[in-house]
Amino acid sequence: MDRSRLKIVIFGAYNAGKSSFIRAIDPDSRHIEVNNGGIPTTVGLDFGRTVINNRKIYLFGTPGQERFEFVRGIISQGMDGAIVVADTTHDLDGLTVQICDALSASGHPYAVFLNKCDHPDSSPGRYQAVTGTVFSPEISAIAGGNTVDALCEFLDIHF
Ligand SMILES: Nc1nc2c(ncn2[C@@H]2O[C@H](COP(=O)(O)OP(=O)(O)OP(=O)(O)O)[C@@H](O)[C@H]2O)c(=O)[nH]1
Ligand SMILES: [Mg+2]
Repeated sequence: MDRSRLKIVIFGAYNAGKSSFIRAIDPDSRHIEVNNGGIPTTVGLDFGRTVINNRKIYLFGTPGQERFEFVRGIISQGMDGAIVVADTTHDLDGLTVQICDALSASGHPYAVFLNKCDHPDSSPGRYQAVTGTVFSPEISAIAGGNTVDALCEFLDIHF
C-alpha cells in the first residue's frame, strides 16, 4: 500500500460533529449540505485535506442520517482507515454500534473520537461499549480542542 497518501473516512451518527471535525482540520474543506430547519446537515460528502509528517491525508466525511447508508457505502470504498465521531452529549446509538462492528469485522484501522467534550452535558463514558480497545481521544471539533493532535496520534498508531 502507498502510505504517502491516506484516505480516511469520517463516520458517525447524525449531528455528531463529523463536518465540524473536518472543518477544524482543514478550514478550506468543502461540504455538501442542506439547511434542515436552520441546521446544516450533510447530504453528499465532506472533503478536507491536510499534510501530516509529509503524508497527504484526505478526509472524506459521510452523512449521518440513517437513510444515506448507500452514500456511506460509496464513500468508504478504498478507504485506508476510519474515524467514528461520537456525540458525547447523547447516549450511544445504533448506527454508531453498527459502524464500529463493521469496521472491526473488516479489519480497517479505526478510532472513536469522543466529540463535544467542551459541552456541559458531555459524558464520554456513555461510549464505553464501543471504545474498549480502540484509540478514543476526547475532542472538541468546534472549540478546536485536541483535533489535530488526536488525528496525528491515530495516524502514528496505525500507519
Ligand atoms: N458544543 C459542541 N458542539 C459541536 C461540536 N462539534 C459539532 N458541534 C455542533 O453539533 C452540530 C452538528 O455538527 P456537524 O458538524 O454538522 O455534525 P455532522 O455529524 O456533520 O452532522 P450530519 O452531517 O447531519 O450527520 C452543529 O450545531 C455543531 O456546531 C463540539 O465539539 N462541541
Ligand atoms: Mg455533516
